[in-house]
Amino acid sequence: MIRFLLLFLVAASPCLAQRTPYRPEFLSQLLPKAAVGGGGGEFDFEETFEGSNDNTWTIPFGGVDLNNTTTPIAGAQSAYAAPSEFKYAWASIPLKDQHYWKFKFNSAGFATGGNAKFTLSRNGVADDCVIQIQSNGKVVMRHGAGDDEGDTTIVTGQVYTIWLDWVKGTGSNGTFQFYISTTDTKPGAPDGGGVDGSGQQPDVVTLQWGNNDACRFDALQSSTSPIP
Ligand SMILES: [Ca+2]
Ligand SMILES: [Ca+2]
Repeated sequence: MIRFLLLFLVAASPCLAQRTPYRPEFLSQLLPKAAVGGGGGEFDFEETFEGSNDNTWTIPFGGVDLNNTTTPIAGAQSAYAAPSEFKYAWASIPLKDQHYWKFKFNSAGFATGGNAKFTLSRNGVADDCVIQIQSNGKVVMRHGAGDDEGDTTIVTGQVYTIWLDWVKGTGSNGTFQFYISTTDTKPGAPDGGGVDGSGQQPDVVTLQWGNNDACRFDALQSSTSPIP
């Protein structure tokens, strides 16, 4: 159908025919974005860290490697920082009332005080949705004033898939649940969660490496619909 429409437009318009070099952009606007398998909707943020064309990440202190090829989690590259000091990287994300995220994580070893974090926040206002992987191996979520510790104990060397489901409330609140698996299949029940929150729509995603932990992040996906 799309091919027929293009052929008709090109044949009918000399101007369009002269703009053939621009057809890829025109086509890319017509074709649907990658669908979220089984969940409906589409990804509005995706980061595989493959190659050098990563999303625009701000790295205030340096030291975060978005092209790390040592034991990558998925594909050939993951995001990594050496286990020497606190580091983080952040990127802008779309404003919306529902944030469904999925990402992969592993740790080559935690040390005392090592806390890796995956955070959705309203920049300069509130760290609304925080997944913190603590040095005791427990995963803790923070949602505004609320928090909850998950049941799963993270062990070093294992790749985990973590899902984060956030829905804005009607005021300074919302719901936030997280799921953890060693496979790519979302568990039927969350590992932890709660209400509270700030009611702020996040506009920043942050990956953080705590002191003395060696961890990797990869395969970040975000949608307005639940991601299986
Ligand atoms: Ca990758
Ligand atoms: Ca990369």
